[in-house]
Amino acid sequence: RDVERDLALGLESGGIVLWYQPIFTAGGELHSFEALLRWLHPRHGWVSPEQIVHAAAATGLARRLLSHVLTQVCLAARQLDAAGMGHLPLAVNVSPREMAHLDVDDLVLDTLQRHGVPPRRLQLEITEEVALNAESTQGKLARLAATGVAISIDDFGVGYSSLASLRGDHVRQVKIDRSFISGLDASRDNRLLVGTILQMGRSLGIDVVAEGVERVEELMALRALQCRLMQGYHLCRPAPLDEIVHAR
Ligand code: G
Ligand code: G
Ligand code: MN
Ligand code: NA
Repeated sequence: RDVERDLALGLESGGIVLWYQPIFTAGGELHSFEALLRWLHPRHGWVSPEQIVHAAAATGLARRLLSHVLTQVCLAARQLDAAGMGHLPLAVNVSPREMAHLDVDDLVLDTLQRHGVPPRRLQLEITEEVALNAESTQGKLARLAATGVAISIDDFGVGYSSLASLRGDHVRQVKIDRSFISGLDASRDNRLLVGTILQMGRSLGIDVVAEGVERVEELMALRALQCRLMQGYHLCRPAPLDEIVHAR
């Protein structure tokens, strides 16, 4: 396929980039950024991150793609430093396959060191499935967590074993899956579930982010539940870092 064939070129030519979506505090302050892959293919238009990750795996470029993502994020961290936002962490999504097959720990720690970015500036977003995975994955996560990289459970609540993924002390943050946030104001069940996850976070000392906030009514419902951290189109859409930094 064209996408697979053009992947290496996209990585080299700068066509495959990262956009950033902020996470905000309830008071509207910037808290952190999530990095999201974007590729505008000259003939096929936008290629989704899932397609990019899949194409990389199919063509033996998985490690190069992750390396590219981590490098771009380190450069973004330095750009934030220069803009007076040097305290804000950046989050990278790591797929189950990347986590299982790649030396994610070495790659992360080497890239951070090469760019002089302290590990506490970086968060890894993994899914519950990954958090529960094989011993080799556990070892990688433990090593990263020990150096200060924050582990965040993405899409929390829809995996097959939400609570077990929080056992142990690796996990610093959970992001409540957007299916719980959508229509929060109109669903008592979702309000009860989100409230329970927030309470659980407070008990365990884990940050809880509500993702996929698309409407002001959802934002108000989250505030009423004392939710502290939020992300979503209603607050800010993903965009190139320049645009976000200049808008502030
Ligand atoms: O940005 P968007 O909503 O299109 O992302 C779709 C999916 O792709 C999400 O599940 C997101 O976590 C994932 N994704 C985005 N960027 C990356 C990346 O750099 N690496 C991996 N592995 N997944 C990513
Ligand atoms: O799986 P993950 O949570 O990493 O997915 C992140 C994806 O969600 C990104 O591709 C981003 O573009 C998308 N996203 C961010 N905010 C919203 C939102 O408010 N609504 C929807 N539907 N998607 C969102
Ligand atoms: Mn994510
Ligand atoms: Na998510």
